[in-house]
Amino acid sequence: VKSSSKIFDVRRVLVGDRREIARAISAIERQSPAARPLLTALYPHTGTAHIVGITGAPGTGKSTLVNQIACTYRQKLDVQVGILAIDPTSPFSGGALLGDRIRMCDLAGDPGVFIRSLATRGAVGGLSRSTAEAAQVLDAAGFDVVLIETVGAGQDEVEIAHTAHTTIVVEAPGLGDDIQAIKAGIVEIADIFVVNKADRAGAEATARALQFMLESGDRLARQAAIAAANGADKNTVRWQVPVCKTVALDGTGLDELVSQLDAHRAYLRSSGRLEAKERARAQANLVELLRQELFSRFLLSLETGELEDAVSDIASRQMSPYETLERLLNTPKTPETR
Ligand SMILES: Nc1nc2c(ncn2[C@@H]2O[C@H](COP(=O)(O)OP(=O)(O)OP(=O)(O)O)[C@@H](O)[C@H]2O)c(=O)[nH]1
Ligand SMILES: [Mg+2]
Repeated sequence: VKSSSKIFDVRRVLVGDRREIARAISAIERQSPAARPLLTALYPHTGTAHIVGITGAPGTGKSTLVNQIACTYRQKLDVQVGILAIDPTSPFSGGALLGDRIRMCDLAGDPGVFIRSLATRGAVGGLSRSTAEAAQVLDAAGFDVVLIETVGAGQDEVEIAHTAHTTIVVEAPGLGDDIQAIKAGIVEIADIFVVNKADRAGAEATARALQFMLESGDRLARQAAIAAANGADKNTVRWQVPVCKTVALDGTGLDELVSQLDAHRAYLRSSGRLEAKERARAQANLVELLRQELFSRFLLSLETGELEDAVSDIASRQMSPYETLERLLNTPKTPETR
């Protein structure tokens, strides 16, 4: 009885059945093996959604902005929008924030919008995998745009840049020294900068500081190196990272931001960068799956206590870590032994 509840109805996901989508994403969040056959069945139906990452320091207005982007798409272009809020701490606060505090338009009652928060539970590498897989579900379910909000606190924002086609980095004035608040790594991942809270003093200065950074030779050189490493032709047209000013509270600047999003997507297609990104992502994903799968298969192949014994040998200095490694790898294993 219990196992039957794990079987997913592929057809229902494909037609956008919200309950089935929610169940699927829950299984993905738990990294349950039950999600694998579903993801396999959905995979041929993916590849049409525009995946957009929104990152930035806490409190810069990412959630408010995500809601406004969704409203703008819903009101003016009638596209279906999926929203994933990645919450490093709690599985609920992201969703609560999106649902309760912010009401620009009726996203909650809109069948063309799906909102979900994902808890990361501190798992390294878990974020990118669960997020990418949840985005795949929404993609297959017919959502044209998938917005992924992550708090810019460490590795997550770089991971999100690998999952997303377009990465929006949100800044706000008054977060300390303008330029110091802009972390080095984040400049490289931005396809679009947003200076939100443009109603506040200092927004213009923040925008100018960003513009200055974007125009500095240092960044352009690094960008060119990254592009070259990704196999981009020297003559490939470069994307000019725009700096958009917004007031997410009232929607000011949102039309411009959304048209920049669409422009970036068109650029990715016409320049061939989309294909390159998809390939890079497929490679990173496959390597990560192999790493996890080989490791867990190896652990399963060990005798009970074998790992603990090896640890004791190293800790008591009876064997070096490398000798122990060789011993573990070379002991003949049969798949049946646990
Ligand atoms: N003045 C002003 N306040 C804003 C604007 N956008 C958002 N805020 C406010 O800024 C606060 C933080 O907004 P959120 O959207 O929760 O910011 P966030 O980046 O998602 O925050 P975390 O998810 O906690 O990192 C809220 O009180 C918003 O109402 C804006 O354009 N102007
Ligand atoms: Mg938020």
